[in-house]
Amino acid sequence: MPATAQTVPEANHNLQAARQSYYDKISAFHMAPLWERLKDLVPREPVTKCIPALWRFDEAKALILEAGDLITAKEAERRVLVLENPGLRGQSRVTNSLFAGLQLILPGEIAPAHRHTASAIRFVLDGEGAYTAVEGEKAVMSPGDFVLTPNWAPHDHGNASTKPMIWLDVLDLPTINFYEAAFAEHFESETQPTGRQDGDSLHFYGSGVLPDGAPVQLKRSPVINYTYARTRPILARLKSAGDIDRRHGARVRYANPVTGGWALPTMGAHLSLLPQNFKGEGYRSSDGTIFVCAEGEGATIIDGATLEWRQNDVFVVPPWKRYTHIAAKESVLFSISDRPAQEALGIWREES
Ligand code: GTQ
Repeated sequence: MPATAQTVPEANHNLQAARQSYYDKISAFHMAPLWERLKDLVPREPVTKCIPALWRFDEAKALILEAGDLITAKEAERRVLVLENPGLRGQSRVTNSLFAGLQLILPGEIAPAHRHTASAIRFVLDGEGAYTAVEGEKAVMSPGDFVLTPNWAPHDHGNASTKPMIWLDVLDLPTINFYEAAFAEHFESETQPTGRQDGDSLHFYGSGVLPDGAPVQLKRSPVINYTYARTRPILARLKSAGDIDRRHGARVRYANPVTGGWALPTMGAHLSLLPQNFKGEGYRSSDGTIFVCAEGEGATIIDGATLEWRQNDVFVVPPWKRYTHIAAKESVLFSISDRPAQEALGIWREES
């Protein structure tokens, strides 16, 4: 019968109904039609619920200091305000793959020793002289320090100074939990024995010599604290040498000094200097990125929306969103993302 204006919608309707009853039938066998899901499962370009967001440090500091009156570090185990991406509320994620939080440790407090499968980094924002002990090395911290807690490394935090300390924590918890491969354990003693001196790991592994016989195939950097005091002047030298990327400014990558690889297998970090009046070129990459303004002030334009940042503000650029940094004053940005994990899988992409 030739198709007419009446028969086509009816035939179509019958077919839709037949398909739906078929879907219902196979559903009872725990099966589903791929063809109804293909566009969502295999998008042409990255799709993300993560949205650009910024946390102002002055607001965040007041809020976390309030938590200091409500709960001790010991009771909380870790006194942290989770930074939740507004597009991912309730999931303890700042991007789809990473957790971020602001941790407060008050004078005299100890956050007891534990270890877990997830790797962590600290980027110090405020205070002076609190410490993180990692694998027997007590790293006394200052603002701008980038401190590693590689996976399964025992770590405890303490504050023997007279001022509160606040740092940004970034952990690969959502990634590890995606694999449902997470373990954790606590120690009898609140603090771990520290047989090493502060800075030993940097001197041992980051100086062009190595302790004789040290392994050279590590998946993670053996350095615990990449201090700002040591890294910041390198940015000034890069700038003086004219080594300024048109998108990222004068930028260093936190490397495993033994292999040249990333500091951690799941998270990679950079520190960049944006010279005064920097107007970056547009850039996007498949790794959603967390930024911290370590110095100065400026703005990042993400897909047309502007996030203005000042010292210690934290902000997020979602995966594959084009962004541009601008800085009226000379500024320093710390950044961290899941790029090493994507590179290991061979899926990381960038575009200028
Ligand atoms: O300092 O060990 O922000 O275990 C979240 C989980 C910090 C830590 C966090 C943790 C830690």
